[in-house]
Amino acid sequence: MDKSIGATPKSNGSTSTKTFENRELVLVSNREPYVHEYDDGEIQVVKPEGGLTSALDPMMASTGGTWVAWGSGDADDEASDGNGCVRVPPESQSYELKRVFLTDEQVTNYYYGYSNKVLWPLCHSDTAKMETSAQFWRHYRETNRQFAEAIREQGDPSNAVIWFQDYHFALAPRYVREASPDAFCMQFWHIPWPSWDVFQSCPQYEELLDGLLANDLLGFHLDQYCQNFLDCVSHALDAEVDRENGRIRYDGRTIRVAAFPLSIDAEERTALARSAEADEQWDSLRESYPLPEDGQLVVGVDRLDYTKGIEQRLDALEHLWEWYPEHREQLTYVQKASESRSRIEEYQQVQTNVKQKIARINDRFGTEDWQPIVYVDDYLPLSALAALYREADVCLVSSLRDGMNLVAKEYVASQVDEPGVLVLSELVGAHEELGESALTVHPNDTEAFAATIQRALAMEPSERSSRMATMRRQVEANDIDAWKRNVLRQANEILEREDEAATA
Ligand code: GDG
Repeated sequence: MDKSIGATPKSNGSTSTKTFENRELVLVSNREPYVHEYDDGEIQVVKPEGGLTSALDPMMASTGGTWVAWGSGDADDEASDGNGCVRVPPESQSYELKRVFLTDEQVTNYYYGYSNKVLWPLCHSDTAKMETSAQFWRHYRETNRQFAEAIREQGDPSNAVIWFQDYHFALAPRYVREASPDAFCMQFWHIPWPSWDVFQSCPQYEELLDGLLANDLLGFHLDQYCQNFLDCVSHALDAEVDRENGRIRYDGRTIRVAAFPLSIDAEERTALARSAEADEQWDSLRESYPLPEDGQLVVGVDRLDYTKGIEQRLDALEHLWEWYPEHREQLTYVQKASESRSRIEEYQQVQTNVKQKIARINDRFGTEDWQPIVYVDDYLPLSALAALYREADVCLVSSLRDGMNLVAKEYVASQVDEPGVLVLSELVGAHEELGESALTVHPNDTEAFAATIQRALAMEPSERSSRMATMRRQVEANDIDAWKRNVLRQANEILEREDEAATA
């Protein structure tokens, strides 16, 4: 099997990409792209929800290589070989998935603990929700080390491009580099990076930055997050920081920091929205849920997370039905919600609050023939999601902080019929690309939020069309392929420079 990255772009059409092309791509993430689970004694393969795996699996399928991830399914061990490896996707078997098996204690402390009770709230600038503990940190360190060892088991890291994903692995690059100084490591951070005064509230700020600076290339969604990161490094470490060019000299090495706004497979989403499958899924959604025949449809699609601003959105909708009674029995809101991190108290609280608020609003305004809010907590296949987006007159994205938010882009790519309106919080990464043509809201300004939904619902078709056309062009031109090309081009340039330095 040819394990090289091969089809990566050559930088500026230059000739010397030898080093890059001979390296195997090893992608490392916490969540695995395929989970094997027992269902009535039979092993089933499940694709988990979430922006990261849905964005990167098609890329791995076309590139080949190895994906190292936590084997979280109860049948993962049985479905893998003695090294924890299995070829995926099941239909094409184009790359290797290597599972790292974790104990319950590790899951509690590394995943739910340090990753999701420390780093997640910290990076979303919600330090009041941080819960620090020596156990969390110890397990985070050990688990990062275990992943670094799993990478080494797959082959010599000096012959690979190791691509870490996200906040679960701030230390693993350092552990890989300690054992293999020539490894090429890069990392993409899928959530925001906070300002220094916020980041400083984490007691391990120095170790985290040191771990991340073992990468050669570090990517964030936005330039703002890059600037925040550079600022943190200049405050916390003895490093030279070149803010303008996104370069850091640290520990005798140069680290490049750059913005790569993540995107979606726009073409696939558009095709899905136009498909007969989406029509069938729409019919079956209407059979399963009290969706309106007429009137307007508004949608929100979120993991049940306190950063997504779901409660703020429900407050705005309640105001809307209160102030503009003409929307009663006319406007239905569908909340597509996925349960997430339910072992954490704050997440249980979000689930309870959202359900209670919906029940209260439905009780207050609902009639015999009309349910104002339809709550969908089933997992939907992509074609059903496409149908829901396509049919929605308005999509509400109201996060309090969000690294990017792929839902906003998915909605845009699925608008193949009468164009709808995207109402977008100014606090999400996607606002940088879509903010000019979406209607902007501040999720905490309930009255203005309600008025903006009203404006979206009343917008003339010509204005909807031109706003949506601009956003569609933006999402099509900057899709997941463009993202991958940009990241790999940067990596390639760095490798070429290293090559030149080595042979000079
Ligand atoms: C993190 C960052 C960043 C939801 N329900 C179903 C379903 N989904 C899919 C959506 C979307 C994904 O889940 C959610 O992605 P987001 O980007 O909105 O948010 P996070 O999960 O918080 O992702 C975020 C992202 O990483 C990538 O870097 O954008 O800022 O927080 O793709 O469509 N998919 C299916 N059925 C469902 O029922 N098939």
